[in-house]
Amino acid sequence: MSTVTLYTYFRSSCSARLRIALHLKGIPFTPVFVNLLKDEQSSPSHKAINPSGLVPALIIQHGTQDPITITQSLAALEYIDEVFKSTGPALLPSDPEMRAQARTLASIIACDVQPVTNLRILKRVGVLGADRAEWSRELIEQGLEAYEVLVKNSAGRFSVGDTVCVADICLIPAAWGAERVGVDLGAFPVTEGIVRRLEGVEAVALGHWRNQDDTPVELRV
Ligand SMILES: N[C@@H](CCC(=O)N[C@@H](CS)C(=O)NCC(=O)O)C(=O)O
Repeated sequence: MSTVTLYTYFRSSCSARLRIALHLKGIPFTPVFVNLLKDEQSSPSHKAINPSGLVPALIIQHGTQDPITITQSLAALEYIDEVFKSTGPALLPSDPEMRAQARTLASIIACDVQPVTNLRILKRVGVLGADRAEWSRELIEQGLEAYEVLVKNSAGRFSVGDTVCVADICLIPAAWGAERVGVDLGAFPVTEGIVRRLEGVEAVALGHWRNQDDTPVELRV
């Protein structure tokens, strides 16, 4: 018996990755809400859990063992996949080449795009006089251009074949953020097709930013 706690914020794409993965695997979890607009992520109590001062943080306790805390979403995704192997679908393909492809696509989003469009970076570029939406739009478009080229080598219904994998789990919250800043996903037709199919997956709907208990009422579905 495992107890799972997720430190999350409804708009956070990195938190959404873990919400979606946990729903895909059918693992129940207790959310703890961290309001990024109130800067709760920088509080000493949150930094005691995640020293990076960011969300998500995943805490898992197996039985009576000491709980483990994972403060990077990609590491947490792989941990969930490895530890809950027999629960729900695998989040990584079994073939090593396809596994590398899934990690490559996930990294385009999680390592190349999200860090430079994150809230604390946007605050800084705003202070320097840049237009935050334009900054995000250009960087997201560059990432999606690369995603579109590479995903053609592996796409089926989803990014790597017909099973939702870590690449899709990173892509879909990024696509929500992209549309918010005016990126036209139609410029990336293979990726857009994958996004639309992902929107039909129940775990994705459950992890959607509009469906969370910390989503302000006026933004809910
Ligand atoms: N590499 C980290 C990134 C975490 C991250 O940047 N989280 C964002 C939300 S998606 C955050 O907490 N931003 C708050 C801030 O910038 O102050 C991960 O993948 O977990």
